[in-house]
Amino acid sequence: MKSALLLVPAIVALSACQQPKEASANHAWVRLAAVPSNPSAAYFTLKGGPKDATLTGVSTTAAVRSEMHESMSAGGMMSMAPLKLVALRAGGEVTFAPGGKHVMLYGLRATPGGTVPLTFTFADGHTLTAPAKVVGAGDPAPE
Ligand SMILES: [Cu+2]
Repeated sequence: MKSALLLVPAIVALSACQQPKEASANHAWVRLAAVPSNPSAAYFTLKGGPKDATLTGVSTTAAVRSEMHESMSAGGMMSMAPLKLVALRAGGEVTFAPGGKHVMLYGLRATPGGTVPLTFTFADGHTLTAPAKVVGAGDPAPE
């Protein structure tokens, strides 16, 4: 297990030299629900690769189910609607953040200070996985 972990920096260094750059997920984090039976929310920034792409879902093995949502306020009321697809332009950026786009994680098993793997699935079948830092319900977003 230890040797497998040591390989990771080498792989990252190699891929950084490749052109064009693949899409990537950065600054991924999860805020746990105040009530454990409620869904938690995941946030991140996606950077586009060399081609336009369409995000079709974000999931984690640590949750039973996940859904992409967009929060909106109308007349002072906050509500949210499911998102089926999110466009990620070549070289562009899409941010999921509190008050906007987010991923609801149902039945999440995680503890503050830990991480959960988030897997991003694109319409062309491409996937990428990034670790998300887990924070408690009242905690600020991680750096
Ligand atoms: Cu939601």
